[in-house]
Amino acid sequence: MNQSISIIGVPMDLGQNRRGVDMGPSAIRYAGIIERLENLKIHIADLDDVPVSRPDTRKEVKDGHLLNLQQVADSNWKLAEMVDQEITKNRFPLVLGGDHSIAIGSLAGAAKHNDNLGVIWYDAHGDLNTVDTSPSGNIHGMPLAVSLGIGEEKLTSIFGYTPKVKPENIVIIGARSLDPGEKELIRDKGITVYSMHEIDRLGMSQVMNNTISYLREQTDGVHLSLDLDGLDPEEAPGVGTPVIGGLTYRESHLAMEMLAEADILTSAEFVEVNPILDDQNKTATMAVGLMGSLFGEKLK
Ligand code: 6HN
Ligand code: MN
Ligand code: MN
Ligand code: MN
Repeated sequence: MNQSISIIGVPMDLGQNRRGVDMGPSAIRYAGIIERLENLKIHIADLDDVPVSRPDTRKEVKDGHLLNLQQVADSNWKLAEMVDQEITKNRFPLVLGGDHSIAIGSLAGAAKHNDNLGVIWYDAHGDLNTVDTSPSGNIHGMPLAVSLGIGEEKLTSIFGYTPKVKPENIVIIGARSLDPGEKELIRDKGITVYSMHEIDRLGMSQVMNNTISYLREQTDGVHLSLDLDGLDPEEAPGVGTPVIGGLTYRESHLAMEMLAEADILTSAEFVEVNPILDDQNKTATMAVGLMGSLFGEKLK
């Protein structure tokens, strides 16, 4: 793993309609991410947060069916530039959200550097909706479809190229809430999904072994997009769209350790931490624990 990490906060809450997720980067910093990684002798640069423009009022601004489209697009363009710059300087971008719409910018910046960027989408959801299939109009339910080049042009064209990723380079882990249009897209494109069903059957260890060996063969870099709602809401309550029956902290911890050992990641993001909905910053603290393991913390 690259021993120089650049932390980029994105205080974004415009991709969904619950307030508070914009404080996610602060909550994760408060939970000690910098110290935690510095203890691993990793060089950390904590960059300024990406500016997130505000709608004129806190009333919902819908562009057709899409909530806050222009603001989400603008911030993601800026994020893409920052991620691109850090990778160019040979630093590992670690992006802190913010709602999951920011994966549009992270992937736009990262995929510029790889013909075959792999994506691990660790999430209760597929985030594969389009303007036509979305039940909510919330862009945080769309970033993976957007990165495949599917959906609203203002989003797919971010950073001047599309698509960012290929369907065969994606692995979704932890899914348990997929909308009908998302299921159809998964079938049509042949996207690999380890839903809770497969995780229960195979165990996380087998799921990660499969994922790692597949992506190692198939791709030339891997972005981890970890949505804290992939974890069970009993353990990680500070998320805006909780779904029961999720991954445990222990399973997630193992997944991070296996990724650290495999050394396949080239960028990562941790999203959807909402301190207002949280219990004593538990979810941000969990995110920090997972990042510690991801970057090589060991028990022995
Ligand atoms: N997330 N599938 C639902 C929607 O509105 O499209 C929920 C999306 C949740 C998105 O958690 O990142
Ligand atoms: Mn806010
Ligand atoms: Mn998500
Ligand atoms: Mn989710």
